[in-house]
Order: sequence, then structure tokens, then C-alpha cells
Amino acid sequence: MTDVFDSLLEMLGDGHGKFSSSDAYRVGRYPQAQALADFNSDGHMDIVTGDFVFEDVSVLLGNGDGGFDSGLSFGLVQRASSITTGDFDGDGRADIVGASRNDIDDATSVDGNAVSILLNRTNRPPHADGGPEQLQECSSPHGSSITLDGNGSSDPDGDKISFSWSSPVVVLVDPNAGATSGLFPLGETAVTLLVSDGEFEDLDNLNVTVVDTLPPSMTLSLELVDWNRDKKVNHHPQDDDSRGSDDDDETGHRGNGHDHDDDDDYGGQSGNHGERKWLKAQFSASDICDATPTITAELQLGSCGTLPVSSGQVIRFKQSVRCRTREKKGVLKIEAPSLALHVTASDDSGNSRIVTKVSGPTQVRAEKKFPNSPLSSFE
Ligand SMILES: [Ca+2]
Ligand SMILES: [Ca+2]
Ligand SMILES: [Ca+2]
Ligand SMILES: [Ca+2]
Repeated sequence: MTDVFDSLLEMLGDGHGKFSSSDAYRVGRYPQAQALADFNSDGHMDIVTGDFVFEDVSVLLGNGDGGFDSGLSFGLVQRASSITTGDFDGDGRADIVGASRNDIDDATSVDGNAVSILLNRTNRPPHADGGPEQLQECSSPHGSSITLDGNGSSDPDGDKISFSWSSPVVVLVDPNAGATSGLFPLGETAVTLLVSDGEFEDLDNLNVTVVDTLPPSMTLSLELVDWNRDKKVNHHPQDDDSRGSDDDDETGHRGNGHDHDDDDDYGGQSGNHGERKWLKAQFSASDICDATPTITAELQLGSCGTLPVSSGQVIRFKQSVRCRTREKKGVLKIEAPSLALHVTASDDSGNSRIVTKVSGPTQVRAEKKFPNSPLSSFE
């Protein structure tokens, strides 16, 4: 084999007008003509040589560090006396043109004095494009359904490409389609798209991020209730007490003046000052993304401080400068300057909603929302 190849010496410039020691590469026997181009589009310069005797063209593929991989031989250009490169068919790949000189005495030979063009058909790798990074609002406690579109991927040679999507935690609907989808959980999930033209592959990595920026929804009420079930809300319970219509221990107090409930609301404190209201505190919260948002509630009693309260709690409230709170038979009895129900609902992502409902002759409604931060409001 060695007698049909000659050596091509390759020397590296050192940037100071000198060259380092050389390596030798096997090409055709009489490499009279040479040219440079990147024939396989890998970004590294390659060398083509033409063999003046054996009518071979050899290409040495540059490997990027000054060396070359073994050559590829093509038997086309006759007695190449010069070689150059250019993209003659406009496909972006460098082609080779060789000028052949036949024996000067045989100038009429049909084989002599020709120009040969070798069109480059080197396969180039495809380009994977899995689309942009995705950021979506969470749409359920399981996350969000998100579509991935890799149809922006391409092959510079027009080769048909295959798709392979993968993600460590998400089951994708059709991982071998150009576009796919999956149910992505809250947070950041890595996705990889691999495309192949059958010979070369390319990867694109992207992140899919599902966020929860919306605070929980809340319902709450602090409404007058029909505590003695007479089909009327108990705005003036003193009147109801005298009918003895339920078994609340308030019933009948007024007659004997004995307050075994240690409750001296009656007697001389009738009228506006003594007005009492039976109320029920009710509240609940839900969140699109968090199936179990945290909810806490308290009764704010003005200068008398606060009391934790559960949803469904019945409250007997009397406006008073006194601070008295007792629970009896399931009823929270409160005497305080004011009464407000203050509820906070928070999701796992730190979004909070706070709503305060004030008990009074006219109930003020207002609400503010502060995603990702505690908020304060009145309802
Ligand atoms: Ca190359
Ligand atoms: Ca070309
Ligand atoms: Ca290709
Ligand atoms: Ca939320």
C-alpha cells in the first residue's frame, strides 16, 4: 500500500513566522495540487490533494487541533495539475474542482486537458430546536399541561429527521413526534430533544417552569343567624330570651334576675348599649394549584385582643368597653368594643390572601390581593 501513497507534510505556524515540527499524512502518490476548505462543515479546515499520476483526489479531514484524520480518496480528477475549491451548486458545502493536464504530445486525447468538478455530498448533522424555555401558570394541583414543539428543528441537507423527547419526571404523550405534551409539575423540569438524520444527532435542552403566582380564593362571612330558629335573625336577642324558645341558658334570666351564667348583660343594660347579636363565622379557602391551602382565622376584638376561631363558630356579641369572652354550649360569648373576623389563606408557593370582615350595622367590603406576599383587606 505504501507505494501508492505519498506523504503530505503539514506544519503548524507558531505565530512568530516559524513552524513547529511536522506530521506526515498519506495521500495520493504525486500530490502536486492542494487546496483548503471545510468539506464536512465541522468548523475545521480540511485539505484536498490531487494526484498527478494516479488520478486520485484525497481529502484529509482536519480534527481541530492541527491534525488530520485519515484521508478519503476519490478517483476522478485525471492527472490533477491544480485544484481549488468553491461551492459550485450553492448547497453550502465546499466542492472541488481539478484541472487535468494530459501528456503534451497527446493534446488531442479526449481524456486530456479537462476540468473536473467533484460535488460535495458530505452529510451534515441536523439542528435540534425544542422551542423556547417555557414558563406557565399552574392550572391544577398536578401542574399544567404544556405543549413542546420541536418542528423548528432542521437538517441542512434536507434529510428527514426523527425526534426523541425525554424528561426525567414527566411522561410525554408522544415522545417521538415533532410536537408533544405532558403534565408538568410545579417548579422547573428539564426536557431534552434529540433529533437524528440517521447518521448524525443533535440535542436541545430546555427548561419548563410551572409557577403558582395566584393567592387562594376565599369565602368568609360573619352573618347574623337565627339562633333560636324563629325564622328571624336574632338582632335583639333580649326579646327572644323572654319567649323561652330554646334551651339556651340565657332563657328566663330576665324573670328572676339570677345570672347563673355570670352574664350581667341583662337588666339595666338594655337599649343600644345592651344590644347583642348572634353571629356565625364561616370561612373556607381553595387554591388552583395547592389542593390544601393553609387557612387561619381569628376574631379581632379591638382593644381586647384576638381569639382564634373555627369555621362554623356561633358567636354572641355585645358591643361593650368590657373585655369578656366565654364559651358555653358551643356559643362564644364576647363583650368587646368591636368584632371582626380576620382570615388568612396561604398556598405552598407563599401566596397569601387576607380578608377581614367587620361586624357592624353596615358591613364594609373591600379586598386587596398581593401575590407572593401577605395581603390585608377588609370585606
Ligand atoms: Ca472539516
Ligand atoms: Ca456544494
Ligand atoms: Ca444531514
Ligand atoms: Ca396559588
